[in-house]
Amino acid sequence: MYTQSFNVQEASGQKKAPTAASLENPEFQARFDRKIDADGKIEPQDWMPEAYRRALVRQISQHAHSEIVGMLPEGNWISRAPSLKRKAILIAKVQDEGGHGLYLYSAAETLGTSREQMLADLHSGKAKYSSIFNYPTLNWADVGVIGWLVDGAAIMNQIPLCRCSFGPYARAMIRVCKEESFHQRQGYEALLVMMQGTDGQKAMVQDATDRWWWKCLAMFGPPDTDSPHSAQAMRWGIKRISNDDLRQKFIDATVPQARVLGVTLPDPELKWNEERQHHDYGQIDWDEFWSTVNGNGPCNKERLATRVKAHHEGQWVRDAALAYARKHQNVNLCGTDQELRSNFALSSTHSGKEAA
Ligand code: BYC
Repeated sequence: MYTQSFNVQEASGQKKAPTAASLENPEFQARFDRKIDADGKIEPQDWMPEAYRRALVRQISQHAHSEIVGMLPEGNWISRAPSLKRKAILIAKVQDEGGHGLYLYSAAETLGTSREQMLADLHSGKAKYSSIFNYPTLNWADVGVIGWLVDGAAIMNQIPLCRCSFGPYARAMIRVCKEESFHQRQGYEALLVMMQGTDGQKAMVQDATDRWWWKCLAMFGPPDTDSPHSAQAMRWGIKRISNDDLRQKFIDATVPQARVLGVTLPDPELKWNEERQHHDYGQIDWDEFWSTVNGNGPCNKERLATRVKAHHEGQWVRDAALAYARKHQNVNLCGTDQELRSNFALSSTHSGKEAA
């Protein structure tokens, strides 16, 4: 299941850190540049510049954290889904997000960083995760709107990542995007049903759309002019399309969907521009975005506390799995706890539940 990121791991289960001598090497650098220029894939065993490795660890670990923190706002609604069918769909979706976190942590591990370190950075508040998960899910329509808009924005951002220059990340994203596509459709379908319901249900869908629209536009990151990582990430083939271009593609794709649904997108300046062949749109509140990214959004503290609690409560599962692995280590290649953890793909993505 997770083999796409383990294709080149050494017997120890962890890639060796580069030696000082290999860190800077004009010949290796030239080979790396040629591969990038030819649109080839960089694999974990290949030489790569340290800055490329660090950029990937930053982005992939942030992405993994977003997936597992993203389980929380929707996980909170599993016990309150309006029917058995919606409950089963939501459980599957939340479980998928946990799976995405696992593929992505595994991809980041091939770069020589440990899962324990990544989780410690998340839990201490050092590591970032997507701003979007720091807003509350107030009613059932929010669950549908998250599928439609949040997963819709995620797909728009993630499809180009299937062509990322780093092999394990690109391959992980193929499966992630297929699942995100199901997530987007189930959300849109749930909203279509509500829009055929009572006036109260229609008002719920409009209210949720009003609250999530601008936050989803901010998900794509700061404007290109204020995005410190974009230029280098595009040069390295990590990022293929800029933050602003992806945001524009998302808006253009979503406007007709809103029309079919029968909701109004909450932006009086949103209109088709014949000359640009794109929609013009209003100002995103970037102060609010940065305040949320820097830990002061409405749910930042709650999300992190829930995640840390779930991690502690899952300790017995990790202990039991390690004990099992130790018991069977004769049939495995490796011995230390770290190696056992890697080989048994032990993680701690148990979502926990927020208090309803
Ligand atoms: N939230 O130079 P920039 C999902 C940070 S999961 C928070 O443009 P970059 C889902 C950025 O990290 C969705 N922080 O950066 C899951 C950087 O800070 P640092 C997650 C943000 O990396 C469950 C600084 O701002 N998707 O959809 O070139 C259920 C400067 O930005 C955000 C991914 O992670 C943000 N929105 O571009 C449902 C996709 N935006 O690190 C759905 C992979 C920016 O310097 N990631 N920042 O401290 C990416 O594509 C890119 O990392 C980004 C940002 C487009 C997000």
